[in-house]
Amino acid sequence: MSSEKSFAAGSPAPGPVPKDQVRLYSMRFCPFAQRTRLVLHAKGIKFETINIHLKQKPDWFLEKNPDGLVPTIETPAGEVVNESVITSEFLDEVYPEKKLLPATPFGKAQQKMMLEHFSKITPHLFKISSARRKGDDVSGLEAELKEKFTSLNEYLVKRKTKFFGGDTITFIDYMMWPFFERLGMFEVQHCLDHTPELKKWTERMLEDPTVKNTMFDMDTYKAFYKSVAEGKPNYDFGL
Ligand SMILES: N[C@@H](CCC(=O)N[C@@H](CS)C(=O)NCC(=O)O)C(=O)O
Repeated sequence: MSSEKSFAAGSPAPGPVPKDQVRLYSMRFCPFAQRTRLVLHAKGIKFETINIHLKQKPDWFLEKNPDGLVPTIETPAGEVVNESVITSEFLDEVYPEKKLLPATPFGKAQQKMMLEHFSKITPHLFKISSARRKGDDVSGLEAELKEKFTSLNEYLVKRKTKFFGGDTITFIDYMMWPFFERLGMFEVQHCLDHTPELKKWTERMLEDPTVKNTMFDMDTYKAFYKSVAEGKPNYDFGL
């Protein structure tokens, strides 16, 4: 697709998925969709993106994924897969080049356990930011977040590795990254000040070409998030 502009209700349905590609239904600023984008880029998979206007979803998108969530992927064979972690694992299995998940069952289980633990942290970020917007005292919530970051920090200290799955970036790092990229947007960047290993991990992640390829700058995130807070998400911000 030549334009990154979002498809809204009433827009014509895109044609069939090109034979040699995967199609990603996405939203440019969605952290979950970024997980899938990271995997697509890291593995060098040829793909096209259809961005969806999430407040006015086209019927043809809802027919493909009645949950109406991005990321959703579609293969030329018409297989439709959604949920960020499931799409990412699916792509890692289908495209064997540059495997991101470990080969052993225990290695895979370790990453999934970590991800399960991490999934309890992400709602916290949204909670802090909405409480702050309402003018509530967020110090208690921030203290909880710092504790959660401390447990991630300890994991890195114990493993003595540069990344969560070893000394190179693997699946788990890409699944966690989009939320760290947005700490400034949630105004909780300072919660990393007491977790030096975790902070170093974020610095290493920022050097990764795949991360560089999929990220937006903080001003863009802040402007998009402001539009969300005002109830008028600007999915096409900057286009
Ligand atoms: N659990 C889902 C969450 C995905 C999600 O919440 N995506 C948001 C955009 S960031 C969405 O599609 N929202 C549309 C809606 O809620 O109607 C995943 O991991 O893929």
